[in-house]
Amino acid sequence: MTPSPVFNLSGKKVWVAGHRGMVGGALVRRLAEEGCDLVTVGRDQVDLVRQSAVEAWLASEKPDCIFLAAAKVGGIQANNTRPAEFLYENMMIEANIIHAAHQVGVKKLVFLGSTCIYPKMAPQPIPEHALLTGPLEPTNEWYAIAKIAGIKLCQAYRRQYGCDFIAAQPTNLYGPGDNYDLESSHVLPALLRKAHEAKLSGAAELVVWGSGSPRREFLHVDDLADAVVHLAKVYSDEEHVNVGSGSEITIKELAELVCATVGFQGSLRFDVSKPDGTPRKLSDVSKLHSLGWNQARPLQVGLTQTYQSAFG
Ligand code: GFB
Repeated sequence: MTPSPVFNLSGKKVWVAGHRGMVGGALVRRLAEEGCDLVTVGRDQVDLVRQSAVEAWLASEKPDCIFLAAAKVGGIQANNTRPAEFLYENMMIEANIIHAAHQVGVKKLVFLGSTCIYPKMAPQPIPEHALLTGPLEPTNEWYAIAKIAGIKLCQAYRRQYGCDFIAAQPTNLYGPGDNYDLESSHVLPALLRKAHEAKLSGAAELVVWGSGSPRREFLHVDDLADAVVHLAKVYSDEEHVNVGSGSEITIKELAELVCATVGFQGSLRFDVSKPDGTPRKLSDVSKLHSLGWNQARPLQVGLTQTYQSAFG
C-alpha cells in the first residue's frame, strides 16, 4: 500500500540544484507534472562550490523544497584519476547547500547519493544498513566519501534542527543527457557510442574495459526522477533509501545487449589493463518498494529508447 503524502509539492517553490546534469534535467522534466514553481540557476550565475554564492542565492530565492542533484560525476576512469576534484567539489556543494537550506528554513530537501557509498564487499543485494560496515571500492572511494558525508549532513541537520532532509541512493544511471565522452563517461553510454561508431566504420571488434565479469544494475534516469519525486512526497526519515531496478547484468552481457541493440556484429575484446572496479553492486530495493514505488522499465526497453534518442 502506498503511504499517504507527508509533503505536497503542488504550489511549492522548488529548486533543482544541478538542472543541467542528467539527473537534474530528468527531475525538471518530472517536476513539470507536479504543479510546483520550479527555479533553476546556472553555474555562470551561482558557483555551488562557493559558500557565499550559495548563501546569497538561497537567501534571495527562499525555496520550499530542494532537489540536490548537483555533483561532480564520472565513470570509473574519471573517479580513479581525479580524486581531489571528486572529493572537494562534492563535499563543498553538499555542505554549502544543506547548511544554507537550514539557514533559510527550507521545508524539504532531497539529497542524491550513489550506491558506490557501500563497502566493496557488501552483501548482495545491498541493504541500506550496509553503509559504513567495511572498506570502500578504491576506484571511487573519494566520490563515495563525499556522498556519505552528504547523507550524514542530512541526518545531522534532521537530528539537531529537525530539518526534513532525506537522502536517496541511485544505482548506475543512463538515459537522456548522459555523458558520451569515452574518457569520463560511465560504461553504458561508452558502449553505446563505441558500438555505434564501430558499426558505421565497419570495425571488426569493440574494446570493453576490464574483464567483463563485474555485475552492475542500471536504472533509466526518468525512472529515477519518478522515484525521487515519490520519495519527496511520502518519505521523511533519517535512513537513506536505495533507488534501483533490482536487476543486474554482467558487463559482458551488457556489451552483447548493446551490440544487438545497435546492430554491431563484430567481436568483443576485453582490455584487462583497465580496472574492473567493484565486483557487484545490486541495490536491495525492498524499502523503496514498501514505500510504494516499483516502476523501473526493463533495461532492453530503456537501452533502445536511449540509443534512438542519442544516435537515431
Ligand atoms: O560505469 P563505470 O565507469 O563505473 O564502469 P562503476 C562499470 C564497469 O564497466 C567497470 C566497465 O567494470 C568498467 O571497467 N567498462 C567496460 C567500462 N567498458 C567500459 C567503457 O568503455 N567505459 C567505462 N566507463 N567502463 C562508477 C563510480 O563506478 O559508478 C562512480 O566510479 C559512480 O563513483 C558510478 O558511483 C555510478 O560502476 O565502476
